Amino acid sequence: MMSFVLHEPARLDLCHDSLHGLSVGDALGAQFFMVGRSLTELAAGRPPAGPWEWTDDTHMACSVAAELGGYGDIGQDRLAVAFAERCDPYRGYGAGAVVILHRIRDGVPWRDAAREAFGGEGSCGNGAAMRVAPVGAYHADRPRHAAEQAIRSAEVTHAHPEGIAGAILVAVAAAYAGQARLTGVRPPASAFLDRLEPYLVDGQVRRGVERARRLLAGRAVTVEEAAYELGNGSRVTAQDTVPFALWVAATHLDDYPKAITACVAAGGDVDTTGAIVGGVVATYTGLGDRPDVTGVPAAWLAAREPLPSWAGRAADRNG
Ligand code: AR6
Ligand code: MG
Repeated sequence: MMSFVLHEPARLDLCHDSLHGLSVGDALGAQFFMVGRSLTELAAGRPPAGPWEWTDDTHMACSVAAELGGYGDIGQDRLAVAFAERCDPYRGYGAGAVVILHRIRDGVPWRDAAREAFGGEGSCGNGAAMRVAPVGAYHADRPRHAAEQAIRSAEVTHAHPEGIAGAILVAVAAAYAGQARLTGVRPPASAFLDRLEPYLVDGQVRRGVERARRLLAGRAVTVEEAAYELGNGSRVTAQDTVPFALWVAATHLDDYPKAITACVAAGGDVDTTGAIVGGVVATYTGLGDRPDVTGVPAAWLAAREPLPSWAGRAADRNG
């Protein structure tokens, strides 16, 4: 366990790497919704030519990062307004998310807009999980606080317990990835998922993560087999997305390009599995390479559409 406190520049550095990893995973993943994109070429180290436009995953994550860089903790009223004012359906926002955010922009309190979505069930979409990894990276020294802040960042749009459960686990996974980076010790895949245990709440996301842990305990499985067992996000829900994304992050923690390639190979909601996995894995790998660790390639960062300037300090530190 960690017993040190991170200073602000170190928090921002981890948050920065997470956000860039998230956005490259999102933007590259989104390329594979176009015809003529070749997985074989990507697996051979030849991704499609840029520019790769990022989608709502990155757009919302930039609002989260601006909140962290500006205030440290999540102000829910502020974040709701930021999400609502910036919402641009053209970026591929979820159908429910567009309704919630337009209602907030029209003056409905975020708590009501979120609670009334999907016939009063609230959203269990994967959107709270897709934007949250930088929260965990920023709070890498205190996973419990990361979990609380993940809940706050989720609640403004996702009132369904499964949507929130997915966000908690992704943030805590990013926090542990940051701890592993700082201590220089890469946890084995099973140990990485075991550390999420205290943060599991009853429900389908929990059962999915437990299946992922059992997969790691058995014979080695391919990414396609893992997606078959855990889902690949094609339902666009947290339940169908987060267990698989955590399995990919745990099994590919030291190799960012391989991790994103695994998301593409699995198909489904590739920009969002890419965003979740990219946000966690880049917290561990960073940008560029270190001995034994392959981070976000410089060419991939250059191919990704630039991040908006309002994303602030967490986006534009050292590039
Ligand atoms: N019951 C049934 N289906 C649901 C429910 C529910 N309670 N909640 C969500 N869904 P949404 P997000 C399904 O719209 O979470 C973009 O493509 C439903 O099909 O709240 O922000 C991003 O790239 C709904 O449309 O938005 C991400 O992939 C979908 O889940 C994703 O959308 C998404 O929930 C993020 O979506
Ligand atoms: Mg998207």
